[in-house]
Amino acid sequence: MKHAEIETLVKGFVVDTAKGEIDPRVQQVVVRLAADLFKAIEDLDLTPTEVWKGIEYLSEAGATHELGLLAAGLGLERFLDIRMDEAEAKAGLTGGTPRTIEGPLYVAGAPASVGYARLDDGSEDGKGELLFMQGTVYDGNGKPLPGAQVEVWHANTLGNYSFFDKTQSHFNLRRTIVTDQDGRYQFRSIVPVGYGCPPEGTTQRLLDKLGRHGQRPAHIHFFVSAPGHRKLTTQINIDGDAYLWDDFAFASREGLVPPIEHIASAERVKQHGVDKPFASIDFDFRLNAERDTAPAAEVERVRAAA
Ligand code: MBD
Ligand code: FE
Repeated sequence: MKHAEIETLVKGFVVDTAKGEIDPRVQQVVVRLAADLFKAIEDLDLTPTEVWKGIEYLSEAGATHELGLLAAGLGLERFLDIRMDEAEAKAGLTGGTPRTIEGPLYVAGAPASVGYARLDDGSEDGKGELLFMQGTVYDGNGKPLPGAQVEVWHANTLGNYSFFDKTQSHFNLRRTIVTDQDGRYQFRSIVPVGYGCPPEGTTQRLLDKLGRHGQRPAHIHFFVSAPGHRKLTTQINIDGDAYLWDDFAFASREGLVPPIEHIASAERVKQHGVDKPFASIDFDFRLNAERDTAPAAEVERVRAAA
């Protein structure tokens, strides 16, 4: 069938003005996506068996809660970031800390504190390297932002996230830190290890057929927000990871790989009130002021809450 015929067919199926209230946006999107799908079936000469395989695949991915992971692995989430970067550049918004994807593993409701938090519950003491990370949240003019929210979450030494990994304690490695009067935050934690897609899961099964791995380099997630400013969704990477520039979710970015210092001197260990060597990362966040000519930086998305 010709593409023009497919378009006519799809409009006949989808568009029915006779009854009910129409959401024109939904209608527009469904007409477009159905037509694109039908054209792909035609062009690639997909068999009915192949089409049902696809539907069954998506059903299973949904039933096992892997559609968010699939969106990351297909580069869909990264693509949305690229488009948001373009929109912000067009609106004249530059100079902020680079954004990168949220991923599917945020959980709302983590404990909050001012200035400092310890993220880990101590259960991996002796396994993971101790980590201190600290910095300042600045506005677009380089002025520190007291009272900014730094939400942070990361994996444990096995690459797993609390809540999704039920063996971990409630909110392990998840906190909200409100910056102090100088706009500073600091946390103590353990150096995370990279994430790997569940080997038997729907996402990894597809990646296998594409000859791809499902690994992420070690990283730490952040939401940084302050009144009047655009919410920043980002991550930093742990430098030196073998997958640093080979992330299955395409989230590594220039400017988000701060140096990691490994500190072993007895004096500095004592200074920090700890009893063993530790890693230290300094990283400042720069938020852009809210601007109504740019699309909302706050993304509405169903998120877990505990
Ligand atoms: C993660 O930890 C992550 O950040 C993303 C984007 C996908 C899977 C696991
Ligand atoms: Fe992650």
